[in-house]
Amino acid sequence: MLKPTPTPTRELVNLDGVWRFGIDARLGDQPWTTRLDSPLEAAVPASYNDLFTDPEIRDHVGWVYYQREVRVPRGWGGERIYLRFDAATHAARVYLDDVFVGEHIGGYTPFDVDITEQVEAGGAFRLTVAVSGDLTNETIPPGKIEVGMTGKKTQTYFHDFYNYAGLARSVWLYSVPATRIDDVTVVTGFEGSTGSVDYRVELVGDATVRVRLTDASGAVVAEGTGAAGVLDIADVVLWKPGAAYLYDLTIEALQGGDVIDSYSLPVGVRTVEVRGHDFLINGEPFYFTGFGKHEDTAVRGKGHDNAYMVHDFQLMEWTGANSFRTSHYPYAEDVLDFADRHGIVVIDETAAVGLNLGVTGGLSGKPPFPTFSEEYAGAATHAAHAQHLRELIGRDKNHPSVVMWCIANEPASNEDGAREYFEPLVKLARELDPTRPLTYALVMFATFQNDQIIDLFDVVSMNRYYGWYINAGDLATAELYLQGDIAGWVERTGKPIMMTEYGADTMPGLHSVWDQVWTEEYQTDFLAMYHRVFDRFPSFVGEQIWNFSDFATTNGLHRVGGNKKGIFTRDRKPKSAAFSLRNRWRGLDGRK
Ligand code: BDP
Repeated sequence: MLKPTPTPTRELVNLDGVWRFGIDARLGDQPWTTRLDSPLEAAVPASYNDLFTDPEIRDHVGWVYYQREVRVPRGWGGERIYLRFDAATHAARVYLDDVFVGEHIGGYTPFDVDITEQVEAGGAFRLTVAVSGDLTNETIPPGKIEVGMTGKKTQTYFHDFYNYAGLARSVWLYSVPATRIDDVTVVTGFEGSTGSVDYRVELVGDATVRVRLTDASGAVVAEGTGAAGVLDIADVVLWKPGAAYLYDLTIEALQGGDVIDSYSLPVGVRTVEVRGHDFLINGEPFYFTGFGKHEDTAVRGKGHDNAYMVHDFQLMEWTGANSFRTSHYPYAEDVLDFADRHGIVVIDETAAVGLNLGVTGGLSGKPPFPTFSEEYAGAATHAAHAQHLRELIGRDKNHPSVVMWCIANEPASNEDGAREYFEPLVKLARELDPTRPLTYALVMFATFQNDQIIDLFDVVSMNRYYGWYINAGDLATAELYLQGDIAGWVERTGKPIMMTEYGADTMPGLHSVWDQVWTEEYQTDFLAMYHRVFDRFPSFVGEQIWNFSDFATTNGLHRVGGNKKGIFTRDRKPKSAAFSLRNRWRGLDGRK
């Protein structure tokens, strides 16, 4: 699915702004596709939850409605006309005036609705979008809705971030020609100083294809014809971590010599490969430094915000981070575009978080009933997970910054049923993208002795909390556990190993001369201990701290105003650990 972009043959109207808003419980009997009878308005893009002061809206279970008027540009006669939602979390039903025109399930991937037959160039319509944030045993991520003693529905889930919902990314109206470029896939490589761009174009309708590759100065470096082929680039400039370089691939669809559609795609030439215990980018060992992140800010929740995006990348660069993981869901496409342009490496994660009932058993990791069962992650969850993978890889396959797919966070890979659940998904992911390595983030109680699926994957990604959930305040014992744990994985797998989560909740301003949990010094010492251990293992390929910044969670006794494991506060102020991290990652302590 191509990201809508204005080109000589395509136009784009942004529908962000302030929309009428209502929740189902408030709308009474009115057929809600008519003009919403609600005093509320909501910002798009933004999660709706924190916009209002009303607790009934914040924790609403069920449908909410967004509505606005839309005018179709008068020059669009004869074009195909689409609505594009960059995301609707977690499900959406779309109505034009009173007519249902499309729906989508899955909260972090885009979808298009073809409205050509319902609208006219120059005409206007009422657009109503019903959005549901509900999570069940049929969704990714999974969750459970229960009716409590008060008769009120409540949503529970087994992941540690607030279940923000709504239209958190942009909405667009766009036009494309009837005969058009439908999709493009590029795979890049190089041999000596010659780069290659292997391209495949899919069309709707009949046309011939012409392609042209230009460098950053706009000079044409290669040209070709045909819907598939390989373009060679002499003296190629590679896309490298920390040194992005992008070519532009322009694809044209022609009929009788006329250009009837045109689309441009930025292309970074680079390779990714796992060889032995190394993770190679452009044939050179790469060591990940950085963070697990969240899309999370005050008031807008998971709403995409360009100012925060720019600032977050600045702060990552300031710490010396070269990478991040899109924990625990695909991020807005603008974030990947930005990473492409700035040479930041991305581990692209699905929304499959919480496939683990062991977390309810505390540190014992004992699930109340099997995770991989019909009551929880059964056939419907599996189908949703597969569909989500198709949509994620379809959206992100051409981003040079994306070097690995993480197909789940902390699944119960130690439980029976895990292999049956994951084997087909790994097969699917490899069919969809044979070029990128696969991983999943390992939960603490999936050990090198009991994990059942690691052989299916390329990289061992560990989430570990020795010194926090285990041996809190005792870093000496924690160090021994961590050392033994990594050594066990090295021995069992021989694969590249990285830490995708390690961190300690930290209250800014809390200090101590002793190893006191929650203090700024403890966070610094905790990280230093982990780094000491990592440096002892040659097969270690990376460290991504949990978390870049503090973030919102559900109400809970062990969360004081959210998860405080950020190196930065929620408003992006550094805690002490940020400075020692900067020393390590920028090589200021003598380590490369
Ligand atoms: C890990 C989860 C992450 C949590 C973190 C924590 O992957 O989402 O926020 O623990 O407890 O298990 O801070």
